[in-house]
Amino acid sequence: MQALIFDVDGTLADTESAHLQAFNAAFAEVGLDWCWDVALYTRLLKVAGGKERLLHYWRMVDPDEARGASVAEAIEAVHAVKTRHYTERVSGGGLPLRPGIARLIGEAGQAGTPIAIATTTTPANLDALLRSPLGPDWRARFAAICDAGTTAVKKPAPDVYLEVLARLGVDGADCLAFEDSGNGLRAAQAAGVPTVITPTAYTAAERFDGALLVLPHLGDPDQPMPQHLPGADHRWADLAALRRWHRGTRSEAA
Ligand code: XBP
Ligand code: MG
Repeated sequence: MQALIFDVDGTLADTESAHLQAFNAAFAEVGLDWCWDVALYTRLLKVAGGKERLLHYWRMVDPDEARGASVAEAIEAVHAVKTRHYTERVSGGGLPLRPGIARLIGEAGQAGTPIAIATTTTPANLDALLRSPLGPDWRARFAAICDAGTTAVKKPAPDVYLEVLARLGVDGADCLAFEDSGNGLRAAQAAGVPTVITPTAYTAAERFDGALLVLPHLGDPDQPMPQHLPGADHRWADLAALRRWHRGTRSEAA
């Protein structure tokens, strides 16, 4: 196993409630009479990318207006307001990392195992979310960071994973991806990357066919998973366990 590749939203942190609140705050600020509830947002999350999600919803509620010439400009403006609200919400440690994430990033650093980010989220969101829990030099801890500014086509297309693999100079089969959603799983699979899924409440009902493992979270000694893990004598996913599970994918492929 040559590298770990992390999704951001829902995987590094359970961020989608903050995104939902930011979307609704932006609608109110710009005077749109839209207000998304959790049930609707859970459905809209099937569309990766906040701007793509806005256009999808606009086409749902007003197909004629959504064909207008100024829609792209309007979406850029609304999404910029949304990003400001989101970054204000999560910066300064406003949102904790999920269990096991900080520990695994530390273990990988000590073991010299490269880690990377493959996300469809807006670049500004990364620093707001990660600066506090991972420190001001958080970017230096990742061998590659690919986001909505890196590739135009979003998940479930493999583009962002393929760009990460190219920058790392490794094959997908030699890496392990961490995702929370069906879109993310399909993107990683299409790039040939075995994937561990840690769903959130927003994605728990999605299908994860072909995932290497589906876990409630990655666990920590002080926040173990409810269940024992295959072949592990403790209830959190550490680098040794990940290597064992990854070797299993290589023997299956052989
Ligand atoms: C999840 C997404 C993002 C976020 C909103 O990204 O699809 O669009 O929902 O962020 P990830 P933006 O690949 O990290 O799971 O509004 O910046 O797109
Ligand atoms: Mg995600």
